[in-house]
Amino acid sequence: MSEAVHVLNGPNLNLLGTREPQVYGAHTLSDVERLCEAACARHGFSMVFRQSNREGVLVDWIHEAGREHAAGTLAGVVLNAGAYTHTSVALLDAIKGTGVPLIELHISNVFARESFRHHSWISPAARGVICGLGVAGYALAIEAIAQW
Ligand code: CA2
Repeated sequence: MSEAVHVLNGPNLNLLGTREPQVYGAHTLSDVERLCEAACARHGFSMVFRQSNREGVLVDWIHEAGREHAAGTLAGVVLNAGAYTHTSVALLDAIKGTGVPLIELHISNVFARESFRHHSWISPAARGVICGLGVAGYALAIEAIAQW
């Protein structure tokens, strides 16, 4: 059976492509899902692609990914935690607590934006961080997981 990649998206990312195209581009979350599906297919990964506006749901999904990783059926997680990146100790604890290998992903260059976006609670627990490369960053994150 092939290994899985879980692509998890946090709050407001369901709005992609509807507003702020100068920041996030014109792609919708469905476009991102297709792009990720193609990247996973190139590497023989199955994919789970999800979005939630709720912090606890994201915590539950990281726990689920952690169990699958422990069982040897998951290669890694790509997480765009949205604004929870900058607020959520719970997500940090979930990533650390499960030990799941995870890439933190941001579409925009958070360091070129407001100073409150410069701090990430989850970076210390991430294997790597990609930001500012637009939605192409998702495919690059999946490429990186394939190299682990
Ligand atoms: O650049 C990213 O991917 C972010 O994770 C996106 C978050 C933001 O809070 C982070 O600082 C950086 C926001 C996602 C909201 O996306 C929208 C898209 C279109 C219209 C409104 C919001």
